Amino acid sequence: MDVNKLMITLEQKHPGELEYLQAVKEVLLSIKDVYNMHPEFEKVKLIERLVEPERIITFRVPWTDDRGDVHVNLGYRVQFNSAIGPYKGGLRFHSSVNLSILKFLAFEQTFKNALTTLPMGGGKGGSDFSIRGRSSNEIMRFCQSFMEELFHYIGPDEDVPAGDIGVGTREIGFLFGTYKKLSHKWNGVLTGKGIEWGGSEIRTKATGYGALYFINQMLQTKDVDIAGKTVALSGFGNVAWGAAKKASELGAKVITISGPDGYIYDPDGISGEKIDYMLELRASGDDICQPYAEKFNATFVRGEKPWTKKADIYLTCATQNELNENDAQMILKNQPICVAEVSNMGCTEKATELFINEKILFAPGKAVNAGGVATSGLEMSQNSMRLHWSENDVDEHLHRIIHSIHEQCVKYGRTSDGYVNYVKGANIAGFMKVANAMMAQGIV
Ligand code: 2IT
Repeated sequence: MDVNKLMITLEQKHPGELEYLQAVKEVLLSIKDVYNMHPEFEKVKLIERLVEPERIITFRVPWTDDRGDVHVNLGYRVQFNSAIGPYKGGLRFHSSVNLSILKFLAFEQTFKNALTTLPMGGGKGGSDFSIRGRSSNEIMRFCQSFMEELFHYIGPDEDVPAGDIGVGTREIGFLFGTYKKLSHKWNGVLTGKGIEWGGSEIRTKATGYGALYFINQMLQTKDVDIAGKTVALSGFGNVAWGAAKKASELGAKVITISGPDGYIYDPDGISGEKIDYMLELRASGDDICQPYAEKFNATFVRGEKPWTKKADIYLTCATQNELNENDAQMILKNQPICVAEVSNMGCTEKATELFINEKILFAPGKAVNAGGVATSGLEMSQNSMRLHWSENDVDEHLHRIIHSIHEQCVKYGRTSDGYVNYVKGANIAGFMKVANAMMAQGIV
């Protein structure tokens, strides 16, 4: 495999799709040695097939606001890879959404889902619609219009969307209601449903909880106890909330959260009702974190990211490329114990390179945040079985899955000097599973 040549071809085919190209390059660099040991892969152009989505659906989403004005948004579903199961991955509603971002997310999802041990392919979708400042009725009408088109392409054995940025239980409810009305079927076509209507216990917390279980395992490889450690994290949405909740439950002290407006520094620690307040901030739809500072007498730093603060553990919990080379240099000066992406591709290519070159404990989103989609997979199982598992049952599965993901990373990522390159480990483990499935299924 010639990574440079492959990347030049891809850049020509998909000019300007920076996030997608970044995600592909990272995986190619990780897997090239393993790939080259398998001439049978090269013979059937496995990698050329794997880097292209199987299918992309784009559609218009017209809807009417509360004043009667008509808006037209763009809707997408990227069905990336179905080698090991039906397409599975979230829907993102955010003004920044474009095809490059959804292709990167769907590509990442393919490997992440392979790591979960569950039979799920990779997909992602969404819209450039923003819920910011929209009434619940407007959001409902948007979701109805979005699903009127999407419902042709999804199904419990075909493609099972879930939430992502801007899509939570409320939006999944509106989407599910419309799917049900159009299809005349009640089935597990979406995950992240409410507990009373087919949702799984733990799902809302699973991404953050799973991330902390994973980080705990990373720390254990160094005999470090998470209790008493300080955590700087970004974001204040569902993922940041779950991470903060579990971190403080494990005895760590979360000292920052952040939003598009800036970050909050709370040296007393963000725990208890302060964590629940994050849900209120999110529900307000204003997409700012500043009110936290006024309510709890903490510091608000406008326009900055939390990475300047000294902490033991740094977690990206907001969005892609939110931690760059400069941030990484600053963080490294503080000699952190661990840096982990909880958001998908939270670090830029250069930042990731710096952390790995310094041989610090560092892990990529597709391993760290896989607990979210894994619990979606458990929701699919429960829906198919027409059963509802207890919180304990789901948490046990989640623990087992995270343990297995960590083991796979160590198995494929351990280098000759003993350092575990989790990026390489996650990419190779995910790739090998998908590649073997694609080999078995012929050139399709
Ligand atoms: O990035 C992700 O893994 C998600 N947004 C969750 C996807 C899912 O299908 O639960």
